[in-house]
Amino acid sequence: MFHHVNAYPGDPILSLFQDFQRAPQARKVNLSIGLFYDENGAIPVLESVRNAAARIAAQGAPHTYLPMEGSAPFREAVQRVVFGEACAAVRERRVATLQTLGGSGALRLGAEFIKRYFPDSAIWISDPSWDNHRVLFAGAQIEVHSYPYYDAASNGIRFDAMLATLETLPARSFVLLQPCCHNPTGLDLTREQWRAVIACMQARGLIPFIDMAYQGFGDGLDDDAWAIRAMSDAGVAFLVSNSFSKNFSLYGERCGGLSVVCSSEQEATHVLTQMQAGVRRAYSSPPLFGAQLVAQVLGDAQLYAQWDAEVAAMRARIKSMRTGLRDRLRDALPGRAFDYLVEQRGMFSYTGLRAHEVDALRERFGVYLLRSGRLCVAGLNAGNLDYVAEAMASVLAPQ
Ligand code: KET
Repeated sequence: MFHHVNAYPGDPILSLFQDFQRAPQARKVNLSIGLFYDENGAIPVLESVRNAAARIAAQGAPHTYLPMEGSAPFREAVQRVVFGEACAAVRERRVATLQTLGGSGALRLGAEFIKRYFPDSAIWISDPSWDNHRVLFAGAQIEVHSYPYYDAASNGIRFDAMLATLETLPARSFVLLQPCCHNPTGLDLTREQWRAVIACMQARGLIPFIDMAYQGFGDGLDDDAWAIRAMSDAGVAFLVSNSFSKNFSLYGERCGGLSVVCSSEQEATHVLTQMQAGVRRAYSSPPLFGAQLVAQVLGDAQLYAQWDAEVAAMRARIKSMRTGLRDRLRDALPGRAFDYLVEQRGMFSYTGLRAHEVDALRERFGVYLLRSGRLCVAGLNAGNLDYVAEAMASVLAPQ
């Protein structure tokens, strides 16, 4: 019966991570998937999360079903942390927010919504973007196109070309944007560039879909969400997917949110109920435990302050690893430019390494990057920095 089912060739990120875990090499370093490791090479359990878990355990509450849209305290917390305390749209109850299965679940739920209510619209994503953006939207039968973004020659953003493309899109097209720590390039728009993008969205009647997976890993929790707040203040209708996988180190608990900023409370109610229907069709209701952890931390002033400090420490660690790798490579290969490592932001650096160089790093040294050349800086630590820098220098050195 299932003879016609071909094997899935695998995913460029998740399958590589599995390969890494199975790899027999004695010395191996995972710089592939977006996982934050601490300075000892462990995936941390945040203290704020540990404290929240202790409180939840002490309450001994039953493991009941959540409603389709998820936990109410979690959804309110998403609105506060993503849109800020002073957001008019939130205050006017114009934002429909659901708890989702991570950022991926938010993107997929949003994609289903787009397909149902904007059947003729396509979505534009940056070139390049997170590989799974294309997969998620195409999987919901939405046409996916790209707009220019990365300029390898200058390690910059092709902003004029990006804007020129956005200016040609038909009204009601969707545009996927990342507000901070762009995956995979680490290159973010300036505030001035954001203002130009927002004006373009308004002038052409385009609908932004903002995907925020790294809030707090760039400049800070509020600064990183600046574009979302500017967009909301400008009165644009848009969608936001947000993930707590990285900034709470809660990857496997699948904590995320989808928010739709509408023009009235009634519109937001209608959107929320249709999203509930979408959830019921797909998985009925989201999981409870991760939502309890996040809501507990974000809803308590003391735990929030502790979490904010932990995010700041993760951000500082990533930045110090960027400098450390840049300095070592500069010493090993003088005359070559490695400043991109400190100019790019967030978890990833787009190294420009070519696929055969990435293959050599993996095969000869057990150092795993994505074949696109994306390197997860958050996998570096004092114990592997010299080793990785030497390995990179050796594959980059002129033969
Ligand atoms: N958006 C972006 C931009 C992103 O990089 C990820 C994950 C997600 C959404 C999904 O988040 P989650 O809450 O886990 O569903 N990116 C890393 C992991 C992955 O590929 O799944 C990565 O790029 O390595």
